Amino acid sequence: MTAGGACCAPVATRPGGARTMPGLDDAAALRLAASAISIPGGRALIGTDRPSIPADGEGPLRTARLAPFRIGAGAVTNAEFADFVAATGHMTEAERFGWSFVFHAHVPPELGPTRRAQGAEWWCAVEGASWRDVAGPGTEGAAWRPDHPVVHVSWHDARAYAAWAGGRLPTEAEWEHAARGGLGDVRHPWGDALPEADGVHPCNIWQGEFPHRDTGADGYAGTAPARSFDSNGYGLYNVVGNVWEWTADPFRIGSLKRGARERARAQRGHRVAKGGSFLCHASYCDRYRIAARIGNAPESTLSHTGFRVVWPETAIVR
Ligand SMILES: [Cu+2]
Repeated sequence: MTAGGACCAPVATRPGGARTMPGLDDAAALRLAASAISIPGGRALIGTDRPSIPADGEGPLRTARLAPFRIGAGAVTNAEFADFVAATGHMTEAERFGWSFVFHAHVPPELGPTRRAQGAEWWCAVEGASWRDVAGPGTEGAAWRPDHPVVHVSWHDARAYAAWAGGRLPTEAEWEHAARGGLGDVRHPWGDALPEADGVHPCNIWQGEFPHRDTGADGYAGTAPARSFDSNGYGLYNVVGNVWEWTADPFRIGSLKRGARERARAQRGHRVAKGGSFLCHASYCDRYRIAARIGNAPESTLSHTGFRVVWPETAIVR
């Protein structure tokens, strides 16, 4: 068990696997797609010329042309994921491997000592932690909230849900385009203003001294409901902060520098996650920005990583 990706992501390599299963019937999948947000296609911006963490491959600012698409207004919730599991019997990778990473402050003391991620010791490998038992065995009643984003889901789990729902995971370009909400080259979904300027909390991130105490001044010291805080210009909630969101894309860094090449080699096969989480803070991990990104192993699972789904615009018959 090694640590990579700074604050937010210990990298756990374990043998993964994908499986296929029957999807929702067409009418149910259409209803889900119809409830998602319609995003205009055309010229989209990706990345930034003002990277805060250049080593992550945030820059440069570039453009792509995208077809119109639909994207979930929020991350997939526990209630939605429960429907998927009830319909398919899907067993998540955290359940199959028997453990997942839980942020140390959320591990019930009665569980006793746990293994820690090297270099990111605030991540505890908790046996029995899963999307249901969010903080460890027996914590479903105390810690599971139907309207919060599902967590402890691997990239494989996220992809399986998206396929069942008749959609797929967003590309990094689609995610950023939707995250910008029509504002163009901005740092955050609400613009360039820093969170907590004038005591304003536009998203769910860390306040206090990381990793010891999150004061919860923004209202939450863990996850917040998937649809909370103000939405962006397109109507997406919690684009940054709250939980990292898996994308479809392989993690690559567009740089010829030796450090970048070495990192790309070490993270070969990893997938891009976007948006940062409730653990991000300017003093340690300033990744609650649109251009911020990390790569993580597709079988890895953590208590701060979820996903949202996209559907083709053409799925909706008007
Ligand atoms: Cu972070």
